[in-house]
Amino acid sequence: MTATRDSRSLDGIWHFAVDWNNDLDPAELTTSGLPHPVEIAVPASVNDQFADSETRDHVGYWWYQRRVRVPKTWKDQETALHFGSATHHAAVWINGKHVGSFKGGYLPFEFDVTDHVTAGEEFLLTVRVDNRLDNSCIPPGEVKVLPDGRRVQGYLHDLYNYTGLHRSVNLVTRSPRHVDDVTISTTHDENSATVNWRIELSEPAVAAGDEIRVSIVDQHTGEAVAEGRGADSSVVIDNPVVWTPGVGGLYDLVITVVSNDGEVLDEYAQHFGVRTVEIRGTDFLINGEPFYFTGFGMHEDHNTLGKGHSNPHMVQDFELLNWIGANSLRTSHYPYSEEFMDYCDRNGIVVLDETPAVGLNWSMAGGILDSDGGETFEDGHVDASTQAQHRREIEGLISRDKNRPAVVMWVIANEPDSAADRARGYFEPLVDLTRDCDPSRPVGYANVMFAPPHEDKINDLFDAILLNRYFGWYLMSGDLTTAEHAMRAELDEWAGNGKPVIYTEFGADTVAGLHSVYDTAFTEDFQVAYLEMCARVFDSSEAVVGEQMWNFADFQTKFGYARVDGNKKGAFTRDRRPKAAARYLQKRWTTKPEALRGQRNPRLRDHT
Ligand code: GCB
Repeated sequence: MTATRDSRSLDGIWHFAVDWNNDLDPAELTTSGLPHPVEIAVPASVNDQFADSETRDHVGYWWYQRRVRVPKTWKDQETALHFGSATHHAAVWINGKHVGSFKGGYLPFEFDVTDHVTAGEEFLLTVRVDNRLDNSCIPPGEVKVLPDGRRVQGYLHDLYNYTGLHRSVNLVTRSPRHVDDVTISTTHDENSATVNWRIELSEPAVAAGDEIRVSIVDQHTGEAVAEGRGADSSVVIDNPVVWTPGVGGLYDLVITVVSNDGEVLDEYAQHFGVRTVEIRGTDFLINGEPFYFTGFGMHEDHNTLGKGHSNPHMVQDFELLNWIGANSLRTSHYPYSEEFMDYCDRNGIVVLDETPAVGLNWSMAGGILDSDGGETFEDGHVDASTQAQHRREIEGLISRDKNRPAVVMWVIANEPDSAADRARGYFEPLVDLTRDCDPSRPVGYANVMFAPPHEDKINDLFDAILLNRYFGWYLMSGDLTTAEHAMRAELDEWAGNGKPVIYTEFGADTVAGLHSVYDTAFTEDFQVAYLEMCARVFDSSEAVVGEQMWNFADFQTKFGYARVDGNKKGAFTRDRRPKAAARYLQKRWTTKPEALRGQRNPRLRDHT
């Protein structure tokens, strides 16, 4: 909301109905109401809100509906409906008129609904969410029909397929002559920073020749530190506040759109930070300083909420990250809410920003996964239609997060089948696309343990080596001595290629409260011994510039015989109680800075 923009939250209780056969007629439902609706909370996943497994496991359409009153002051304005996300696809109607559809479960989208609504009046809003995944989706999946006719959703990733309206829905208003987009980049030396911007206006603003004024405001002092004009321009700031890990430090680029006769039509503020990211040899440099990543691969995952965004839960997670000494995280395995990313920008939390490309791997058959065999990169599995959606996910993620100083790398996939011959043909254009969309940040992918250096076909395309490793858990299970040798030997090979290595996953399932005097798998004692083993390996190589344990907290997964009510590799339980591992990591990350190069959270320094 600004002086010229307004927003009305549509979060709350909506009507809801399951489309059991996926054949309900939109023409009827979107004008006269849902058949036998029940109530549902937005935002949250559908799945855990209901007590019957038929609803929880439904594969197909879910219908959401509510009435919305447009404020009577919203006259002669453009009105749009904005969704933080709808997992995995959505179609939207207003009073029976289809106003738009969106494919992909973790990015925001909005539709201009000006022609369908009237200031002061009510309208009937209907959203049909589709939770099905096929090979034209990211992540890919396959809907299987069982002999008794039931549909089940197959997919090759671990996290449970939570679906629904996970993030806030808003009705927003603005002038038809407004800012559509802005891209900000900065360079700096000790005494000054140059801030470059490229602003796109809406068509009516371009047609009217509206003028653009820009002012740069220091968020901390609230003072304007530079002024400029034009759609594509730059200004210099003296003695800039540099965005720093553990600290933050933001400016607002405030854009004002002014008509020829001086009327202010639109005002929009986009925050940004002055900072640099660079990879030099095996160093990952932020503002020219070597940075060592501590932290976790995370999930948006809570009891009842599923993947629904909740501010109190988010704040608690960040407080725990701060407590434990985490200076970074990976948004495994999909883009997180904008509220989450804003928090990282404000508080100096360094982010590896990941697309939802998880489970592009048919070669990990059996075990926890669900592959029916065959090649990964073949028609019907990961093919041209998967790649087309993968492109859209990369473009959408960068378009959403391009101005965020917290984001220091794009991670375009998690554990794809990078040992397959055809992996290169699939990934090369996607890496090029990522670099075209954003030449300023490094690009990575999380490498699976079944694609070691001599088998992986794509790592030379990327800037850093991100390793997901489970020596001592999935391999050499329970034997930490053999595991340590194997992990070191593999690391030596990776380190030989001269790029920084970040361990983006390592972990062991652990039942909170289970102890043993022996290093027995699943006990808290084993998890600590496992982490100590990994730490010895990390500390043995200069090439290792980060450790992000898997996972921050226990989380829900699909059914599998290796999962008892979910994945238990958390340092915290699902309700955020620390396991012994959390105490261990806190000690490592907060009291042994000499072992960990780079910057840490100054708040932690005060505590210790
Ligand atoms: C992985 C995956 C992650 C799983 C994890 C596990 O390699 O990237 O999504 O949850 O292993 O615990 O199996």
